[in-house]
Amino acid sequence: MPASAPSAASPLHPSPSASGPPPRSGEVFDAETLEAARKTFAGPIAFLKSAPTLEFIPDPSVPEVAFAGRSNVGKSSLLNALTGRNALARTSNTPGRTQELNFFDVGSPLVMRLVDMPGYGFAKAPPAVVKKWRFLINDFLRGRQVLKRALVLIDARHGIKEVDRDILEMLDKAAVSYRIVLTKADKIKATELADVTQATIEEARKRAAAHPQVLATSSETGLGIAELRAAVVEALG
Ligand SMILES: Nc1nc2c(ncn2[C@@H]2O[C@H](COP(=O)(O)OP(=O)(O)O)[C@@H](O)[C@H]2O)c(=O)[nH]1
Ligand SMILES: [Mg+2]
Repeated sequence: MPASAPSAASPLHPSPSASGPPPRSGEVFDAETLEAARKTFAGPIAFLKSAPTLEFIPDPSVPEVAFAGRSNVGKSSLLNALTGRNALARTSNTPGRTQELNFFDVGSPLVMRLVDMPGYGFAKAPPAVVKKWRFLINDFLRGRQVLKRALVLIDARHGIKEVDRDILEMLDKAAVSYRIVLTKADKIKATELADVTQATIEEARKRAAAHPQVLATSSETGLGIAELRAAVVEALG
């Protein structure tokens, strides 16, 4: 924690986990599944390419799992935590700049590709950028046979917002199976996390292509990261 952060020990500002139950990631996976997933991500992982349009996407030779979320939701941080690489996906404080699909090869021999989808909901994005995003994402989702699942990242402090429903609807319509993953779980109290997880599960259950379980994660504390790896491997089928 940076020195400038509010003191976690202050009695006026107790740290979120200082009292009450510990935060929970949600779904429980068995030890064998978690270990297999850990191994999958312990091997080589490398950036393959960036695709500004569909012409540049790689041949659909291996299963893919895509990551989507509004700008600043913590997508780059989560990809780094998931893969145990500090700078695999560039974490950035200038959201909305990356308007490309980024592909990462996992394993040697190759077992899957992770697809980092461009962030959405950047307040200052010009309409032309938003339009380009919608076309790119829609075309990708509708045409990608090897895409096994999308993970839609939602800030645990806010839950699902209107800005997120656009992508959820695109996924439902394209019949791409997806799972909702809460990010930055360390920023709220365990009881608040339990509430937002429950509310998110309730919305997920009403959606056609959504997985009924929601995972709560923190790139900061590592909460839910092992489970997220298991959820990615599970999606490969
Ligand atoms: N406390 C906390 N901060 C996080 C977490 N994940 C990301 N952040 C911060 O949120 C900001 C945006 O993160 P980034 O990964 O670049 O988001 P992206 O725009 O979705 O790729 C950065 O300042 C990160 O340090 C987390 O799990 N906990
Ligand atoms: Mg990013």
